[in-house]
Amino acid sequence: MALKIWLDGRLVDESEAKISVFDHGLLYGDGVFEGIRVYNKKVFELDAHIRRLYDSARAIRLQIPMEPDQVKQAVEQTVQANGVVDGYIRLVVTRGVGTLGLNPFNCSRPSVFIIADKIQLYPQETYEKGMKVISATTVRNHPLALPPQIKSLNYLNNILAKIEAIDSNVLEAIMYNYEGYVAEATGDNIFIVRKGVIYTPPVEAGALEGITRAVVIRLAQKEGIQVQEKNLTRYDLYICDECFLTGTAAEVIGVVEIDGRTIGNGSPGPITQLLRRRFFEYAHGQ
Ligand code: PXG
Repeated sequence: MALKIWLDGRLVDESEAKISVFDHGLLYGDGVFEGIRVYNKKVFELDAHIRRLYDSARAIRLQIPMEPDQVKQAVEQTVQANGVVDGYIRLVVTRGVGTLGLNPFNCSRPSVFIIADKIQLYPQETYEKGMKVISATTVRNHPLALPPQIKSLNYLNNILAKIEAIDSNVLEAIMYNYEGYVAEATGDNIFIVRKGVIYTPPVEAGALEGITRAVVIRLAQKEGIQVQEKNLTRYDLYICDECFLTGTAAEVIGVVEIDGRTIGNGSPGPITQLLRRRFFEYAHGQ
């Protein structure tokens, strides 16, 4: 069935949902976006996603031509119009149509569109058995170049690392910052467990402030597990007891091999499994 796409104020058929070739979102990757889950018809952590969208927009001096509440309503409306029960929303704000030059202030009006669809998950067996990852040679964007907290339409930094993963026959790559500390994966935040304590890089290490990350930290603390934000090195990853990634697409997924080193006993560890279960329960409102 053809999707209904929310585009600049109205729902249109998928075939009519078109953006100009002069849109700076396309010409320069000038824009921001959010990827959001729907569980049981309920939009997951919508307020947090809307807040991050507006923060990203503010950071690149993009004025979203709607109030946050209007964007929320549009998201809900798109979910309902497509009868989404469990799915995935892509909410995008582009700089809009402009001239062939970088100047964003020549663009007339930002475009807002919302897609509500199914999501392509990692193969189910990856969740049961855990995934293998590699360290990318591509360094995460320098915070003074393009702050990694901005969820912008320019994902080339992450895509270059993703290509390294695919070339190495694994699904994900770990990215390090310009100082050599662990930042995140290409579309997920990273956590390790060592002697019963959970560690994750601080956002300043060059990570997106993940919404799944925040939920998982809260769930872990509720279980009485200590969580520390700390700079991590490649060595810390190699010797950890458990490793897992979090993200809207991935949810919580165990990592069982990094650069050919087996993590733990080669299966997702007990804390990873517990948090994966707790996340599922939380997301499904249990
Ligand atoms: N880091 C980066 C660079 C991301 O893009 C995350 C961390 C996790 O953040 P959230 O808020 O989702 O927990 C992301 C999010 C996709 C896709 O299509 C990617 C993300 C989200 C949804 C879909 O690959 N990345």
